[in-house]
Amino acid sequence: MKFVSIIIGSKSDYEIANECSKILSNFDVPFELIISSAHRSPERTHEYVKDASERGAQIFICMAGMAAHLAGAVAAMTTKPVIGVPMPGSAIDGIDALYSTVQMPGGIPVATVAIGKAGAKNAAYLALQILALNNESIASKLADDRAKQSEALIEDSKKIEVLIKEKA
Ligand code: RP5
Repeated sequence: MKFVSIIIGSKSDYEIANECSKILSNFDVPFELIISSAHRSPERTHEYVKDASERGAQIFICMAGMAAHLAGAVAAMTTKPVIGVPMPGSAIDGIDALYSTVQMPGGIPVATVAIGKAGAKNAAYLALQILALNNESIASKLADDRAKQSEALIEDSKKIEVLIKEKA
């Protein structure tokens, strides 16, 4: 079965990771989520990526904080797309994780999204956009979602907007 794999570095990443899994659930895209660390459980990470790839993982979403090597370590083990989400919460609020995740050497890419909650959401959307290249149903749901976002913004604006309607 084809699915998206989400790997988080620690249980402390779970709340933010949930922002990603909620979106995949809403789009009815199967996913797995496990805790595994590049530093604390390197063998487990290696074995999981190999096994998940064989079982049908299409995209890996890796979320880790501090000196975050999870996404890079996973990218080193697979040619499937890897999306990295730098997690906040460190003494420098995720800047360390951002740099650790985004600065990959040429040839081993990690598609790095924003730090924290927005990144977790965008990791899900980016995964959906990749899957949508070969899946009309996901593509159509993404188009609907975009339209809903625009409608919601207009409704929000109507509640607070101030416009000068006077003609010049
Ligand atoms: C990283 O270190 C984890 O991904 C987490 O974001 C950060 C802190 O981990 P804990 O000390 O909270 O387990 O490996």
